[in-house]
Amino acid sequence: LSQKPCILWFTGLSGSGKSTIANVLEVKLYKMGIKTYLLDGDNIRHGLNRDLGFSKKDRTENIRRISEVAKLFVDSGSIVLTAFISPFQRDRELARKLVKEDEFIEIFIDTSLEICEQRDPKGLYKKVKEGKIKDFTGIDSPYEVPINSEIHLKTNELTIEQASEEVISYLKRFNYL
Ligand code: GGZ
Repeated sequence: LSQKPCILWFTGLSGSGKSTIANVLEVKLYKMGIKTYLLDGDNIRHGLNRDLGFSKKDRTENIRRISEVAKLFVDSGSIVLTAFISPFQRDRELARKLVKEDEFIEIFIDTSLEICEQRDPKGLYKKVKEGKIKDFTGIDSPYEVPINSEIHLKTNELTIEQASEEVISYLKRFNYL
């Protein structure tokens, strides 16, 4: 069994489904015997990056550190999944440039703000409306829509299962798996 290490860089709004799809995908890869590592808010923003907030400067530093860590896991031979909003095109470009051209696969989880607000899995959009959170992505902090994603998943047309299968197909088609 062979695998080619890479970074699967998920980007999208809060509540878009990045973490959910990344988690389902990681289980599928694990069952195929693939060595993976998932970086998300739970293991990064509560640890390594707990000194960072949500200003533009802090988000940029958040993504910079995450991309450096992802690179280390690629060096160790893993398929790395990262699930962060990563709202700025420039920060995503810098992450991309850290590794070889074919080692960075950007996956745009394209879920409209309306749907994210309706889902509101953590009640954050409600808190934003109540004025309890500011600088929230998509509301009063920008989300720069990806222009060069390798994979574009429109979640209103796809189930979680289909979305994760699309990524598996891509990885097979381009010989990562
Ligand atoms: C955006 C915020 C904010 C603000 C807290 N803006 O749905 P979640 O909860 O689990 O995902 C969001 C997460 C975003 O962290 P990231 O590290 O992915 O962001 S970035 O890439 O922009 O650095 C949300 C929660 O943290 N959260 N405050 N103001 N999301």
